[in-house]
Amino acid sequence: TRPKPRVGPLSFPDGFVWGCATASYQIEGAVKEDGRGETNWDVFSHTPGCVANGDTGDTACDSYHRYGEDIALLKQLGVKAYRLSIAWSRIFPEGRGTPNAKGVDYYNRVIDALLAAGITPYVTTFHWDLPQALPGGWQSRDTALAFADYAGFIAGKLSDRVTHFITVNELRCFTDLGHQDGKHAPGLRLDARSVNQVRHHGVLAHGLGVQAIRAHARSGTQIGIADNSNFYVPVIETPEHIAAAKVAVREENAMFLTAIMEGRYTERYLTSIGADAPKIASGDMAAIGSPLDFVALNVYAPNYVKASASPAGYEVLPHLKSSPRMASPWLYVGPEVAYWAVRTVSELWKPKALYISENGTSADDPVVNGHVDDADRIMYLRNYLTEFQRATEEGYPLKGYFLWSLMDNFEWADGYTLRFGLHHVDFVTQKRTPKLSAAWYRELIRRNTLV
Ligand code: GBH
Repeated sequence: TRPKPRVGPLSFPDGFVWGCATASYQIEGAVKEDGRGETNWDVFSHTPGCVANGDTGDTACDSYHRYGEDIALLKQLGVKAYRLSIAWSRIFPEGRGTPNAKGVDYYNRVIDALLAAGITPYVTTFHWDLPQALPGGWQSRDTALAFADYAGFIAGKLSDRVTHFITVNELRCFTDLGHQDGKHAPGLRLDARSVNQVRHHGVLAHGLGVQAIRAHARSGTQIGIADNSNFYVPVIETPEHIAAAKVAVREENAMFLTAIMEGRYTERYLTSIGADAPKIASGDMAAIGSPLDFVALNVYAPNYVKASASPAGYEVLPHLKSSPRMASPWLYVGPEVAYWAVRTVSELWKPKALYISENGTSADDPVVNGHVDDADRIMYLRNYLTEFQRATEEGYPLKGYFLWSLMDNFEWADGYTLRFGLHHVDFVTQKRTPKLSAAWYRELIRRNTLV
């Protein structure tokens, strides 16, 4: 089937959920307040040499105290939804054991304020800030069990008001980047077998988390995952390359999203890791494959793929020096990945609903006369959203889009050197200033049509 020619305005479906996203450690600050326990990112960011400039999340955007101001910004934008994450260590300072009422109170206040502003909260239960007290961290199977207990507990507390829960954010980042590449907390470079075990605990935590949230939440609660799978664009839109892109999505994410959607590891993955396979307890794969109400995708950089005569059937093309990028070295620009991420995931696994849980870009964002005129961010967003619109027009079940991010924040190993916000944050005064892209996004939401 040939794509329809694009004529007329690029409108989104009625009721499309426009939102913004953030994460606890990147915005909250107040790391020692109201009984919050220490996390792996507190330790990592305070270890010299781990984060650019020695930056930490100690203060970040101070959203722990300024959430009211942040919600006012969301209201100004006209968003219908806000994706936030809960800091596990505010709820269970030791990761497990006795819950901390003050931590629960904080999120109750945030959620009540969002609802009062007419904004639907989408709650992520884990966006990388892991309680440091859990022995062995993600190397330990017990961490997956502790996560499920915590997720079930918080669902029980919030699901009278929260209708959408996301278990974990980006499996590949908190497993591989932290335990294989040493670039994120806890900064380890483990052997292949240990990394595969960490990956298994990651998907297991997700699966047990789904079951625990389901058991403690009101019926009808929607549960999903936010994953940054590697997504593939067929280099030419012909049947052979499209087929290659689908195989690539399935095999390159075999240890993460594919395991979750299919409840098993692919033969090719198991063969490729051989003796380095993780220990898998009976019942694990069924838990990992627990049915989801939606799948959410974080979509940024593209990968281009072509069909090949190799045993895999596809070949991933390398990024080149001439490939366009935004301010982050990894953020190659390829708007078509937006369409192909939605299409390949839809065709492979037929999820009931899809969301884009993150999309956005870093940019230089110079402040000139008190303004940030970020035409490059608007260019990036317009082009990616044109491709998401195509996916909705062709009938793929894309229900909403969360822009990363509401405001500049702690960009992990890059500290405060890279800005992703629709709002500029002065990290000395904490003043938030809308960039030009905020006005652009507000107009898009108002018209439900790309302008
Ligand atoms: C998301 O990750 C995160 O969910 C969010 O918290 C973050 O702020 C946002 O994107 C912007 O980065 O160091 O060269 O190995 C996006 C996917 C994958 C991007 C890992 C950074 C590290 C590249 N991330 N990648 S490198």
